[in-house]
Amino acid sequence: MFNKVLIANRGEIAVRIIRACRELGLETVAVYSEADRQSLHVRYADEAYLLGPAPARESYLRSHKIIDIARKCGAGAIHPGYGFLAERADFAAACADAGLTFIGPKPDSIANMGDKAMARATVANAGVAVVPGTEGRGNLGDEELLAIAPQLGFPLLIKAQAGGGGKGMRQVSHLDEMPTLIAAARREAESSFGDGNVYLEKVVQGARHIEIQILADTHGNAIHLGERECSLQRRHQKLLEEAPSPFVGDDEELREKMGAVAVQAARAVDYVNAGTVEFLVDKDRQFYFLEMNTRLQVEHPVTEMITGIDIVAEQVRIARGRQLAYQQDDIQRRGAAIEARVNAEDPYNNFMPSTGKITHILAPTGPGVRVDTGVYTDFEITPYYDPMISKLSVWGETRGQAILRMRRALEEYKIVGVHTNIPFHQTMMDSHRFLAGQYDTRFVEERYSIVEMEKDKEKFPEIAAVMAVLVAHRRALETTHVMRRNERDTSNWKWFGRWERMRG
Ligand code: MV4
Repeated sequence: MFNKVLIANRGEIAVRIIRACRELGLETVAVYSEADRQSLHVRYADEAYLLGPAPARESYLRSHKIIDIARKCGAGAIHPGYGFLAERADFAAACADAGLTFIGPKPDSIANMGDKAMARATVANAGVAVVPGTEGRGNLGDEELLAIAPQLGFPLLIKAQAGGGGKGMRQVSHLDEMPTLIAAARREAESSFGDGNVYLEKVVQGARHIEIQILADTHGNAIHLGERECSLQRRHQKLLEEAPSPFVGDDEELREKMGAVAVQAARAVDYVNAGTVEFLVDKDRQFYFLEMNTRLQVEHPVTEMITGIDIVAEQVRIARGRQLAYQQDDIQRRGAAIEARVNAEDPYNNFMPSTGKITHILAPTGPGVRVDTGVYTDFEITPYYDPMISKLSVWGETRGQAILRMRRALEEYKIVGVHTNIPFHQTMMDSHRFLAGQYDTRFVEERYSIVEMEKDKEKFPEIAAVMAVLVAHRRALETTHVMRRNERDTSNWKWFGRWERMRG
């Protein structure tokens, strides 16, 4: 049993994990790169050790050095956070070999889900629906892929076996273009993952990306904490997540079915600790296993906010060999939560990364608002790590109230020194498609333009003002219901006028 935890990560997630450990009465050890000497995670931990220069390869990815530090300072466990070493089966195994508890699943579960083709075959065997494809056929050569493709039908996707996150993915519309695209996918997969193997899947068009949070202990108990809607992405980077999914809505049957299937998928790899099962959900509410992430996810706070469960604390308890404190029937969801990822990037300039010193920062607080961050005034945003400044999460009794809170919180948020995507989130909170909950994974890239939305506002300043006042009004609760029905592809302002008339 361990009493001291080393956090093998940086930034907001390292801070989040330190907080959970402190509340559990455990000592904490931070590790950091030369670029992170002044970071919050270093200040909040009981002890901190330098790993090396800024590049991840020379710091946060140095698994042997991290394990060495843990042993020398008497930490009995390592929490990997997300990214870096979180989904490296060899690292989880090396921890065990060194007599350390890896706060996460077993190495075999990580490896089994890390190979996306193997993961599909494994869960399909356990009775989980996967998108029709080449699962269970082993590594396929070009000739075999070309032979199978017409049977699957087009359009289809070439995906990297070692992949995930869209890397090495290619969409194919005709057999003729397939050889070139297979070669390109293999090349990208080889350079990203050192594994050029690919497999095929039929395309699910206009799908939503909905994922289920899982908790499983070492005693064979496994439960789910409901879903998160993650369809708002750009180039496979999530920008905003919410729970519950407005698409699932009050379809409890669909929610329970997805939850049960996710637990089934987790059990198929003998899963322990926190994990997430991703699904594609089509317009007919059919859902298909996409992949399983064998780690704590960035967007876990929205699930925490609607269930009241501290997922990181549960991870630590599970790693200490405790039974889950909850059975499935104990899990209750209340209200709605939204998380906006606040990134140092310029939404007016194609989301270009924005580096430099944050000269001033004032984060929102108040009822129903949570900010997870690792930065502060004078913090330098460098190009070495991901550009996330913070996760701004809000809770409301209804989705409408959560949206109003998000608007208020975004307005309060002041960040000077770097560009941020706060204006993106602000226009999203005005987007009638978002308000109506009618968005899929193509929304940001294909249907959204911050410039066009802001022009709309200039054209109708008086309506914009009226709307701002009205939505702040208590009766805005009603609006979400109106907005969810009869939504049409008209401008926000036409839609708003119609809503006004309906309110009469
Ligand atoms: C798909 C798909 C449609 N059909 N698979 C993208 C990242 C990787 N995790 C899988 N991805 C997709 N796989 C089939 N059979 C559409 C996507 C996809 C997507 C998925 C989730 C969130 C955002 C996305 C954006 C574009 C494409």
